[in-house]
Amino acid sequence: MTTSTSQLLNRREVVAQLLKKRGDALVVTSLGNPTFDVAAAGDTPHNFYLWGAMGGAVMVGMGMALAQPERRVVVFTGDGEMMMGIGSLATVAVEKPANLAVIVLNNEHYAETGMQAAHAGRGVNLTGIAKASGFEETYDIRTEGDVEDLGSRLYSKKGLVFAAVRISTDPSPVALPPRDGPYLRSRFREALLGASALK
Ligand SMILES: Cc1ncc(C[n+]2csc(CCOP(=O)(O)OP(=O)(O)O)c2C)c(N)n1
Ligand SMILES: [Mg+2]
Repeated sequence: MTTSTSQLLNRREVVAQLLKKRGDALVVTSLGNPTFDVAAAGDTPHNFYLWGAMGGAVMVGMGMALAQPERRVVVFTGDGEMMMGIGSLATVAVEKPANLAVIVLNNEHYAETGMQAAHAGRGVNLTGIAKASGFEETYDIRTEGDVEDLGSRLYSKKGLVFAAVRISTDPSPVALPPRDGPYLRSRFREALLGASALK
């Protein structure tokens, strides 16, 4: 894994590492960069990309986790998107789906819209909010070793997990998965539930 000049982790490498052992896990992505990161690691029908709905990724992931309790569900979101849906952490912490993991790719900016400074770089501690909401297993990730450990932990046992991974603002090449919402929904449902789910 390479690091940027600032020694912060590279988002593409982090996401690829966290998906290495995913098996049949279901993955939800927030709009923009987290969607591109997951697509770059390999497009599959088990990925559910949100192209909009800013603030909704964790809630979509929770619904999925409750509907599919035998599968690990991993939400990849950005710090800005997480902040917009911050109340969802409280709802998840109350419900405690033991198969849900929330991974925040924290570059402390709204990169997608022009790199405006975001709350996470201005004193707001997302992991602290998750902890105070009732998440019992939280991680602040800053090193390659921590990413590797998390990549194993996610799939080796159940448990509600929150992790904020500090990443650099280095740009990544564009990686665009399909953008058609109804197509993505049908593809996901068919892969999970079979063709009869589309009727
Ligand atoms: C409701 C709403 N407000 C604002 C936007 C514009 N917008 C799209 S992506 C984005 C930034 C997301 O930042 P973050 O989640 O931190 O991801 P990053 O690009 O930094 O990885 C914003 C503000 C939007 N799409 N929807
Ligand atoms: Mg961000």
